Amino acid sequence: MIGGIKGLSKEELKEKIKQDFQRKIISLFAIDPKEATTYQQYLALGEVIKEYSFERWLQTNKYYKQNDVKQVYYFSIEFLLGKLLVNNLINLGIRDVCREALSELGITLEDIEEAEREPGLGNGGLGRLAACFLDSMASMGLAGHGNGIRYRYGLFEQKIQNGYQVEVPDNWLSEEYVWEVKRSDRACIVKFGGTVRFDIVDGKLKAFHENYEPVWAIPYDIPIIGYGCNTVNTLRLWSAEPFENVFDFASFSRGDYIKAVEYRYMVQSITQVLYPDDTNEQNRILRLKQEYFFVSAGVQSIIRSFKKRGKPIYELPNYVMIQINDTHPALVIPELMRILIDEEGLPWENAWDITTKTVAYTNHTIMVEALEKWPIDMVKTLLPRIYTIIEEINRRFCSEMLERTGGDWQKVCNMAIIHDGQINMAHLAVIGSSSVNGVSKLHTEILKNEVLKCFYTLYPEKFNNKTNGITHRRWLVEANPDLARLISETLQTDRWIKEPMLMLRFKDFAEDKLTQELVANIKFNNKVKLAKYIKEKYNIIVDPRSIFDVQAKRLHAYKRQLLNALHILHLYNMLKENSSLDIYPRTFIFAAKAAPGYILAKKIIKLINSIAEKVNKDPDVKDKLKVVFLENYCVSLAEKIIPAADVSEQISTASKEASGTGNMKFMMNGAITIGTLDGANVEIKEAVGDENIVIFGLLAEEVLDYYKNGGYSSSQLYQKDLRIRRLIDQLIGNFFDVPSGEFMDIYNHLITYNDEYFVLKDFDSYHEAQMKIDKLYRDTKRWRKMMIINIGASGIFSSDNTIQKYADEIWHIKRVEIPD
Ligand code: 26W
Repeated sequence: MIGGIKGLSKEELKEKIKQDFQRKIISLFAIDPKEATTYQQYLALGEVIKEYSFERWLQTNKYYKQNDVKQVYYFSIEFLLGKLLVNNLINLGIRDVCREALSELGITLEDIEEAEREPGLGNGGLGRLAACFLDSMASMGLAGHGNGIRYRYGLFEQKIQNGYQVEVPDNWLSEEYVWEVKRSDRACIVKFGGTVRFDIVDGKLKAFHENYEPVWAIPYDIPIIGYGCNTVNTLRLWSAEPFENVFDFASFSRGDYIKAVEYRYMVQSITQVLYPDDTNEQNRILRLKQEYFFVSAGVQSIIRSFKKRGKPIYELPNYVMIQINDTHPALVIPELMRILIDEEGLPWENAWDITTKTVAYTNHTIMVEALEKWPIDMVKTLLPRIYTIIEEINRRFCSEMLERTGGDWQKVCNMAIIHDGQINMAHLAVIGSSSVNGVSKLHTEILKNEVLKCFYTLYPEKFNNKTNGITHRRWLVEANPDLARLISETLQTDRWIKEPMLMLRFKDFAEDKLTQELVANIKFNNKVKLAKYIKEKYNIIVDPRSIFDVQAKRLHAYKRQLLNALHILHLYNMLKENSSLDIYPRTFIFAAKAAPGYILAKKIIKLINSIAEKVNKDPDVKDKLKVVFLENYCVSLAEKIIPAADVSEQISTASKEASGTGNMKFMMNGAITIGTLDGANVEIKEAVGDENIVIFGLLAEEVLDYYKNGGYSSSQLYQKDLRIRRLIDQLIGNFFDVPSGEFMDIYNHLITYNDEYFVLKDFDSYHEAQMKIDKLYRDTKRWRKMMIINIGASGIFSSDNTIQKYADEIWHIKRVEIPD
């Protein structure tokens, strides 16, 4: 193995990197280093860098063990890491030396970095948040680790063909993944199906789970390297593997060849694919298997390492905390109960006390269709022992509630875990944990006052807010190095990389002419780079002097890409009517994946591309409007787009976006937000001040009021507002060169079904806001000042701050310094 890099001088390190790198190429591929392809160079460099982190990794684990440090485990069904080579080089503090070393070999580091393939093990915000949290925990010296699934196929790759989204499987493991370490010795067995038998043993009722199908859970560990410290935490991703010797387990498969093959297939399917949907995948048994699989393996491995410490089991909550990222891992509650009762022999009450103290729950959505519910029969068949435990939790909860409410059955039914043939996972999560948090102030208020109101009345002490954050190390230091350098030079220190609140001092330079110019130059250069990318990939020429107006996020009706698209069409209509209309040139950039089965979302993609086609080839608007749809939005593409944005579109229907995190990434890179008072936009407005953000649209309370009391009619708007009527007519007429009826679903959504997300209702207000952007942008000084204030204030939204609050208020853990 390659030795450590501790205590080497810069020159020594450079020589070592050169040597290790060349030797690695020989040992991996048996070729002359000069003949290696860029991808081979990446694999070799990755291996070398990974091994450099091992020293700190071992040291960290040793320190945690010896000092009985309380461990936090972040359970998430998604981790959207992005590329790791750059990130690891930066966090190890060796990127510059490495660049020099390679350049002496005639190799450009950036080319190697570009060659990495990113693991797309997440859909969007929820998975990326988990990755930002891992970076913050490690960089802050907190003992926090990830627990998730090693999907064989990540989120699909999106191609646009003739304007339509086409999905291609993401075979990211076709080449090996450099950053993981397989740990077969730490495998666990997860049990599915079978039956439960109860018996009296030593005077106590005991459960026996029999005739189950066992599945191996094999952990693959990824080191999570902290910035500017010695901490290296662990992300553990589980892969399902069959028992090699089928005679090892239940007799059903003995000698039955077909069954044995079916069994292997069943096992492999568990971690085969990430569900490409971020609303509820209704009643999919495979999804439930995935959820229990990574939860059971994770809890088993936590208990195993806790027991090695030799502490009594009731001390668990003092040394372990499990944070569940939405309800997908909510089965930790019955699983921990099962282990404590069946394996550790604890009585119910003690097991319950330990479990509720150990688990904390984060809610990420109030969208009803995304709130998980599982049919009783499915859970009973797949997880018979877990089902009996959930049933008992529910029985005890309901009888307590009946007593408290003086027999109010209706209320008890509304709050029950099991109701109407289904298991309500959010209720299970709230009842079984010590903390329930939302992800922005507004979202938490909506949880307390609407969605989980009954629970808030019952357990007010459990509810708290933790506004999301993003890691400024990836989204600024890595994605926008020139801006990062400018901040360091301006503040005369780079301490802000460890202490992001120092970024706020950058605001003091908002009026400084030189800083304004430098910020503007950096933005312009980033736009030139993106323009080059767009030219190379799509052969579309965009002018970097135009306003880059960007909406990049998952495609969802509530996120209202449709509002943006219709408004572009409106601008086009205005320009066609009056070619000398004075609008500042704009380039509208979209990037968005739609869930493969989400028909409306896919039609909106087609619509955006149809508008793009119309606009881009019309010489009448050539100098004023451009529309570009960038395919395959992912972390690496975000890192290219966001630093080049002037305007950040955060235009969800108020009350629907729990927080948003893209909004924070854009502001951190100096884009000005046009947005509704939704999610964390509300707090961004507080942070930058009313004059440094452009707000429009209905308020959350108005939206909620319409939902409750009615009073909105989109067809009335269609009748009254000529602009809107024209747009809608263009949708269903022959304005676009598409098959007839192509956009009927969009028409129905907007008119027949009364525009659930108030696109038409907010249209006018959005247009006003866009005109305000136009005016502000022309005022160069003013705009640059706004940019600087946004960049400085974004320090508030570093995930370091968010994680500090989780650590203080939920986990009760302190930072530790890992010695050299
Ligand atoms: C069943 C599949 C599934 C997967 C993910 C259902 C629901 C989800 C999430 C709850 C959806 C999600 O990603 N929510 C987003 O979480 C972000 C991080 O907190 C927030 O910033 C976004 O506003 C929220 O939509």
